[in-house]
This record gives sequence, C-alpha cells and structure tokens, in this order.
Amino acid sequence: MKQITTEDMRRMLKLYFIMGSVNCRLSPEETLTQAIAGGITIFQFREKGPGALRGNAAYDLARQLQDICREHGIPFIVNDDVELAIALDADGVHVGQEDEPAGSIRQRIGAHKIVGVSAHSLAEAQQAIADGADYLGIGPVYPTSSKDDARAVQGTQVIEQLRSSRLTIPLVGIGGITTVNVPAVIQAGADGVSVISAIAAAGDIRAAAQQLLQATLM
Ligand code: TZP
Ligand code: MG
Repeated sequence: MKQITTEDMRRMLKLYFIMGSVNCRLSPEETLTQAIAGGITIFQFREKGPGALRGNAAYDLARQLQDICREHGIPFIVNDDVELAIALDADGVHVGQEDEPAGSIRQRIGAHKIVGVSAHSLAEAQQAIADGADYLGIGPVYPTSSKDDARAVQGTQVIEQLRSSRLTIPLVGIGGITTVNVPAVIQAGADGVSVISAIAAAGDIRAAAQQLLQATLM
C-alpha cells in the first residue's frame, strides 16, 4: 500500500462514522452495513465506555466490522488501541491527547498507515502535525452525549483558527454534529464531519448517512 496522499485523505474524511457496540441501536454489523449503504467514507472502531466489549469479544467484533469495511472499500481505523490495529492490519489508528503520542504510533504502525489525532488548540494541532499525523479531529464543536470526558464545547472557532493560521492538514469536526450544523463545520474549513449518534442512533441509518453526506456538499 502506498502512503496516503493529502487529497485522498481529504476525500476520505467527508463523512467519518465512529462507533462501538454501546452506541448502536441495531447490531454493530447491521449499523455499519446500513451506514456504508448511506455513503460513509471512513469508519472508526471505538469500543469504549460503560458496557463496552473487551478482550476476545472486542477483537472478534473489530474483525467482523473490518471485514464489512473491506468488502466495501471503506478504510477501517482503530481508536486508541495500537496493538489491536497492528493485529488486524487496520488502515490506521486514531489517538487523543491522553493516549500514546502520535510520533511513537507512526513508528509502530509504519509510514503507509493512517494516523489521526484529536486536537483542541493550535498548539496541539502543530504538535500533531510535527509528529506525523495524517489528519486531525477537532472538537467537541457542539454539545455531545457520546463522550463522558469531552472537553469544553468550542463551536467552529478552533477550526477557523487552524485554517487562518494556514494549516492545510485534512481535518474533521466532531461532537454533536447533525445535518443542521454540518454546513457551518464545513464552511469553517473542515474537510468533513465525524459523527457517532447522528448515524448510530438514527431511526433510519442509511437515510441519516445520506442526509449528512448531502449536507457536506451544501
Ligand atoms: N470526541 C469528541 S466529541 C466525541 C468524540 C469521540 C463524540 C461524538 O459523538 P456524537 O454523538 O457525534 O456527538
Ligand atoms: Mg483516545
């Protein structure tokens, strides 16, 4: 596999779906299948929080979701767990500021894999870029109930600040994103949006993904 280009990364980030078993109303497999049918462009396995699967059960679910992604050509990213990503030969890893530094993750997973980093300020963004991140997740843009330890809501301000500081790295907004606020996030300078509940908890998952994707184009 060749190293991912910046423009490919931007395209991939358009509609970034994140979930684990605790986020899903239907089975995770069904949820992911419908989300892919609706047009998600990248997927992150994030098995976290109260009631999350562990050990072999988490591994088995990850493997099944990865198979679904592979079948449809959707990149499969693992949240936090570098060992799991390496064991599965996942397409990449996403880490937060409290996790293993991006530089060390890059060394362990190799130049051709995707490294994503959550950043909350210009300084964190610059550090992540220096460490070799391929993309940044910026948020929480709006209030979220999907992450217990989420930082303060920042609106679109940090995204705007990164772009006005001439940072061209691909980035997604995250946190409380719905079809209604997608355009504001894109207009602020994000390449795409990242969601958990707007897809995983939707009554019609496929339609929800379609509408979110549509909203990124407005
Ligand atoms: N990081 C910042 S906010 C968030 C994460 C993982 C949760 C996003 O979930 P939702 O349901 O799209 O608000
Ligand atoms: Mg993390």
